[in-house]
Amino acid sequence: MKRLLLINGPNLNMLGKREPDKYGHQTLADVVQLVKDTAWEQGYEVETYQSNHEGDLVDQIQMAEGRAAGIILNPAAYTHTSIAIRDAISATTLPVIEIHISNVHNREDFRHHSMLAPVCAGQIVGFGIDGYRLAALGLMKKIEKEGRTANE
Ligand code: CA2
Repeated sequence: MKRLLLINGPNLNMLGKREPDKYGHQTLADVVQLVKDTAWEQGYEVETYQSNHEGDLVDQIQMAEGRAAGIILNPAAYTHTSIAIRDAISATTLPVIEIHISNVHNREDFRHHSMLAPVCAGQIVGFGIDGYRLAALGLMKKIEKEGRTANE
């Protein structure tokens, strides 16, 4: 079975527990279930990972090749700062979709720029948690179109 890797960055473990005005009431477990359900509909499985640490996110991207056919990544605040994550995305042959729950473009100026978008296959912003479903659908379509096989 083909596999997607879902990676969530810093503070996203707090989803649904704080700041519901910005990020909604749904939890990270809800996000994981949504992506798993979306993937299953198309015959894919999902491996999931969350970390608050930049290097751990780099490690996961580096180790994804052979394990997954593509990556859904919410890099959270590292979106706006991380050359290390950008380099890891650049170096992988896997398609990476950047996703943001909030509309980063109608928030503070520092959130308007993504260090990662230029090296990602696509970007989804501002659709709340539903954005993860859109990201999964777009990623699987791309994987099929490119004839990617993946997996152990
Ligand atoms: O909108 C997004 O998905 C973001 O990636 C979320 C990041 C933010 O730094 C990006 O600019 C946009 C922040 C994630 C923090 O998540 C929390 C969730 C609940 C409570 C507190 C933080």
